[in-house]
Formats: sequence, C-alpha cells, structure tokens
Amino acid sequence: MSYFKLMPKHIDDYKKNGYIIIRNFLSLEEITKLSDAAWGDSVIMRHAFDLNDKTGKKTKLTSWYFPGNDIYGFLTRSKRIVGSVDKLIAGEGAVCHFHSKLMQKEPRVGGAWEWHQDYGYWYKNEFLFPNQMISVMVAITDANKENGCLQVIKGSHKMGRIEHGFAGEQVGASQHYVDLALKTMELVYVEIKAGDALFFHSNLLHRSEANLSDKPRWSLISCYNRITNVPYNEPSKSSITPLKMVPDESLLEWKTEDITEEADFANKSQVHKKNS
Ligand SMILES: O=C(O)CCC(=O)C(=O)O
Repeated sequence: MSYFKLMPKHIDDYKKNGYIIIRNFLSLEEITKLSDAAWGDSVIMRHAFDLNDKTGKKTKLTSWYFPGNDIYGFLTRSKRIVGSVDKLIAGEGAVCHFHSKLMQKEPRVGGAWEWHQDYGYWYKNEFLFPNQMISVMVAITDANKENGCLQVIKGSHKMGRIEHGFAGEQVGASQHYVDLALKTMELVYVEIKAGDALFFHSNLLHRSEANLSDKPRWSLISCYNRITNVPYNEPSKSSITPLKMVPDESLLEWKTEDITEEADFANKSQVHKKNS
C-alpha cells in the first residue's frame, strides 16, 4: 500500500494559501477502522466537554496532550503526518505535538466556531513563532456546507495575527479585520470526505457554522509545534516533547489498545486560553 507523500507543489501551495487539502489521505480501510473506534469510545466520551458559541449552541470536543499507542496516537504520530509537518513548518529541530482534539459536531445541536486564527488562542500560551505551528484535520465523517464544514480565508495567514476578543466561550477574531480580509481574499468551504485531510497554518482565518443537518460532523485535529518554539505560559510540556514517529502501517496494525489517562486530557480552559 502506498501512503501520502508531500511534494514540493504542496509546500508552495501551503506557503501561498495557508492550507492544503489532501484527498484520500486515509484509505477506506483506515478511515473505517478509525471511525468505528471513535464512535464507541467511552474514554473519549467521558472526557468530552462543550464550548458554547455566540448563540449558546454547544460544540463538543475531547482534547489531550500526549499521543499514545491508541488508534488516534498512531495517526497523529504517523510518518505521513509528522514527516509532512516537518517540511511545512518553519525552523529546525524536532516536531512536537501540542494537542489533539476529537471534534464531535452532533446533528442539529453542534454549534458554530467563530472566525479565528489558532494563533489567536496560542499567542496567549506565549508561543512566539506562529510559522512553527500547524494543525492537521482528518475528517472522520464527510464534511460539507450542510453539516457545518470548515471555512477558510485563502491566503489570510499572511496577515499575521489579528486582534481577538470573546465570542461566547470561544475566542473570535475582530470582525472588522475579517471583513477587510474578505474584500480581497477568497472564502473557501472545505468540503471533504471521510479520510481526507487539511493541513493549515496557525494564522489562517477559519470558522464553521452550526451543524443543522441530521448527520454528525466528526474530525480529529492534531496541532504541532517545533521544539524551539517554547511556550512561556503553558504548563503542559507536550509542545516541546519530541514526537515518537511511527510507520504509516501502524494504523492498520492497531488492535485494541485504548486511549488512556496518560494522554493527559485537557479541560476547556486549558485548550482555549482566553484573553486576559
Ligand atoms: O471543527 C470545526 O468546525 C472548527 C474547529 C476549529 O476551528 C478549531 O479547533 O480551531
């Protein structure tokens, strides 16, 4: 079986647009295995929490710092992701895992995510170098306009970090700057299928609408950092602990080891540090 390999064109596109979409990043067998594991995962359910959007709609997620030998960890630590991240982010030195989030946008209730840059949040953790941070979203279900897929403003990572304030229990980018960005930059709906992946820069403006459909929208988002980008306001050492990469085959070889407390699950105030 052949696995995704990052090409120079991907790097050029990432630099230009702030994101790349990789279709069929996981094979059908892999995504079936991942989604079967995720649906019934009682540990994930136990550690899930809600974040309210501006209208009070809840969006559910489970987040952790340290990827282990469970199926999510094997994906997060896979060569096809870590090797690609190493080529996409700036700087030199080990690639580390900041945190992963299993996003569970449930039918009819899954709330919106306001316009933001991930570095809008992570700046508050006092990371200094946004170019050394990236998120990788792997779709566990299909994501489309109906179930509130991600929307991005193409090229907005080049604006640098813009002002953020409160938006419900989330942090939202200044609407004024979002409106200005939309005058010249394209709004893209990231409609992807289960098993597709999106790599995106920490300063890329993105949002998603509530899931008003009768289908769930689940994804795994893993966020990475370069070891040299030390956060000065972050108790977890995950983002400066070198990742132990595993071969791409590991995902299909995974048998039954569940995610454990060693993953160090986060609560909502840890993941989404608010402006202070
Ligand atoms: O999954 C979504 O709809 C949005 C998630 C997001 O924007 C984030 O985690 O930063």
